Amino acid sequence: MSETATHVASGKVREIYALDDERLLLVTSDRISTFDVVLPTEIPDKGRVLTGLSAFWFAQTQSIVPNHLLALRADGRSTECRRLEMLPIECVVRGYLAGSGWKDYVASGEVCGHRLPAGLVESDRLPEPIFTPATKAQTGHDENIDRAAAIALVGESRYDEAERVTLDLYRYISERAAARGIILADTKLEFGVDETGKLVLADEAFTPDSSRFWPADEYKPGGPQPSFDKQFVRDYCESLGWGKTYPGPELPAQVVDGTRARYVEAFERLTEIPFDEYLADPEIVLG
Ligand code: PZK
Repeated sequence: MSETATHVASGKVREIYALDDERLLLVTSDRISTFDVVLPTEIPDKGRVLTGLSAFWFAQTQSIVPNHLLALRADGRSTECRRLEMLPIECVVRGYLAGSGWKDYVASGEVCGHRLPAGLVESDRLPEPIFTPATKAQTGHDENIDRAAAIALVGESRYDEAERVTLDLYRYISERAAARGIILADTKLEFGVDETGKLVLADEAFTPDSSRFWPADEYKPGGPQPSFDKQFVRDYCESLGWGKTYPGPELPAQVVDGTRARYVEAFERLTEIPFDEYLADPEIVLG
């Protein structure tokens, strides 16, 4: 890093540093997690794929909502961004029934207060995308909440704005992804508010770490779908009979190489930019 940066927060696979009062540096590592455990083996360039893809979508969606991105660093994994007042909810949108949405539907017929048709099966496409906010758990899992609980946290007008923007973004990106053979089953967005009170898209957006990407040509509702990026890792871990608790297993070279290739393929399919060109000049994704 060229400037003095103070570490302010760690995620499972990312770090945040403060550059000054107005700017943060978000650094995405090559670490990978599966079944909620970070593995000891890294996937080379995974952090660059996620950083580049997120920046690409920030640039493509500027006319829908402003975002926090200021610059991409030459390392391809570091984003300089505006420091915002973050909303205390995760803004999740689901177009398909998977993960906690499927679990909640099986238990109650509802997801975050949205009553869904009877008889849906796991991974079914929903009649229309639904906004399903969640709390931000400091440890453990985010908890799905309904409209009233989310309004208690952010206020009604901000809730309505975040819901509308989240659904608009999902409709736009899921259509672009579908045209490239990738189903965006669901995605989690984080918003902040700037010094003028404007809603701003932050964090990472529309990456395989913040979304479920499914290969469209293998889509078969009625069970869980293969993950576009992590399926080799999951299959390998299942083959070991690992108990899915810390520590996770080392990955063999063929699993690492196959997984890296899937991340790069997702980047290239969605951006239509050769990944080599991104490595040579990351800001190429900003158009
Ligand atoms: C912010 N996080 C999540 C935690 C990570 C990411 N633009 C912003 N302004 C203020 N705060 C944040 C952001 C962004 N993005 C995001 N926490 C704070 C998080 C840990 C590691 F990489």
